[in-house]
Amino acid sequence: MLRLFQTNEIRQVVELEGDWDFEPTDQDDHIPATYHYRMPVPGCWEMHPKLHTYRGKGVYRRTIHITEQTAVRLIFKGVSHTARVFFDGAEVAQHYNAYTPFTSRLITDVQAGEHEIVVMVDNSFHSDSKLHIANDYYTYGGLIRPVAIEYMQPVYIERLQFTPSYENGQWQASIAAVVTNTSSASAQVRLQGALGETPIRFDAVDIQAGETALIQTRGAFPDAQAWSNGSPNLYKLQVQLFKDGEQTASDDLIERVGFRTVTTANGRIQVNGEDIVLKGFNRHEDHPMVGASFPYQLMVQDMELMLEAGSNAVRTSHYPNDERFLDLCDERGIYVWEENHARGLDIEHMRDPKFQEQCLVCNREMVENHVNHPCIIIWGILNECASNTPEGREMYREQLEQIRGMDQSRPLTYATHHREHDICFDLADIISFNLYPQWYTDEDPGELVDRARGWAEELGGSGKPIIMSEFGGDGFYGMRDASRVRGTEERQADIIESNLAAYTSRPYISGMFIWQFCDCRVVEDLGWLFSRAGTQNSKGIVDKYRRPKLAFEVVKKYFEQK
Ligand code: ADA
Repeated sequence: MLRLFQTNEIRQVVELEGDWDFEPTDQDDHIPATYHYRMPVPGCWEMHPKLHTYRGKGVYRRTIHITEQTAVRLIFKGVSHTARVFFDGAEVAQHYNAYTPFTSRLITDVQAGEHEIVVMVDNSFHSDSKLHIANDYYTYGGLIRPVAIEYMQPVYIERLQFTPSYENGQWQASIAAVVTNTSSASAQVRLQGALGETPIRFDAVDIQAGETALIQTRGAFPDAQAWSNGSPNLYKLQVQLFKDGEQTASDDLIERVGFRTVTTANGRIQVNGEDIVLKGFNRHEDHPMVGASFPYQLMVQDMELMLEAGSNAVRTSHYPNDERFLDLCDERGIYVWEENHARGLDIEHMRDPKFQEQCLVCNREMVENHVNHPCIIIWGILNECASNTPEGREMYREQLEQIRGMDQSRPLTYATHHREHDICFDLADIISFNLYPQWYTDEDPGELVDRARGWAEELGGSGKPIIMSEFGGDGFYGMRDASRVRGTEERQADIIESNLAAYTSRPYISGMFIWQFCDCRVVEDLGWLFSRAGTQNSKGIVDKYRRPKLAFEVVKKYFEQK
């Protein structure tokens, strides 16, 4: 399942799920002669009994049958973490980063018959990989999110961007379509759209051979019902493409959208003009039975547990999430802070030009692919990176400007642990603190957050909303003891209680995200992670199998409070 709704009615899209051939290899540019494994796609190779801890290169292969001459394109929703894609031996795509989707180039003149798709995958940590490094979460290997083949026309709709606004007492939207003409002649393109039952008109345009055009329109939707946490109203936005005066559409694209505004004013965050308080979890896409490759059922299970705990928000720490999970958040009315992929990187690491380059690509792919989800109300970047140095500040500035250039309809933030040494508060719309009072320090959560507010006020963040983006402590599932020592479920519950009591009683706090929803696997070979008993981050409110710990009921008590 690629998405929770059908994305095309005209263009044919076929998911390539099921077993692919697989072979681990230690060579670059190597297409194996024989494959010894069958590997489910989507899936992580760590789920195979012989590959539990395999880190390195692996080659996937499968054949497909094409019934008549056509053009095709391959879609990969996530390959962890580096991919080179070959169609009948010709390279058609390269991609770095597990957590953003990509497509191959258009492959034309594909004849009827059998064709071979090969994907070389690498999840090793090497000097060119600046975002995937040994870290406090696990970088799995493989085709971890769905793969599909699209049967394409030479002129096609690349993507849609829907931006709602509320003006003069009614809902409006600007709708942009990116259309590509890969043919060798100029094409006259007419788009026809509909939002639910309401038609949407675009001007006809000529697109030169080999060019891409941005076709934009604006419309009023007086009958639209707003999307919000309480009423997550969604609309089907369909755009069809008619070429050179033809009466039959040759291509289409469907998005599912919602009408809502997100603003920040008076030190608070508003959705549709009303102040909100985000109560939720940081969530890693990680599960012992599937690694990072979630089937829909397990996404729903996580969602139900988060709702059961009374939450209304989730932070996709520390990377863009599977689109089906975002679809689910759209449907359930869960507010999402989606963030780019970068966790805890210091200035020495960031200084390598590849770092900024890889972040900029990740930001672009995240926004282009996820911009239509009404659930996403905040974009985040660079968790706990060098926002305390002038050199780091330049990279924060460039990345935030890049995202603002693509989407002005959402506030931006980053989570910092630099306290009064942070020098980037002026760059963001929301100030977000990762502080771990009662766990990494003995500080009182209430006193600390009052001090944090002072840092924001004095250091460029005056009048901006404040979110406590991470707090929590270890709780080993089943370790219960009347002494309430560190690591017991009791102590974890105490820590969560004192933090939530402080944040829910301070009206200037606009959000709180517990670290973390579930325990997650971490990379083994890091000196500083020796404190991660069981090679996992155990600060989950549920354990890795989603069994609630004592803290679950504490969370529920505070999150359900009005
Ligand atoms: C950090 C970080 C998280 C996690 C957490 C912890 O603040 O952002 O990814 O590592 O601390 O458990 O210490």
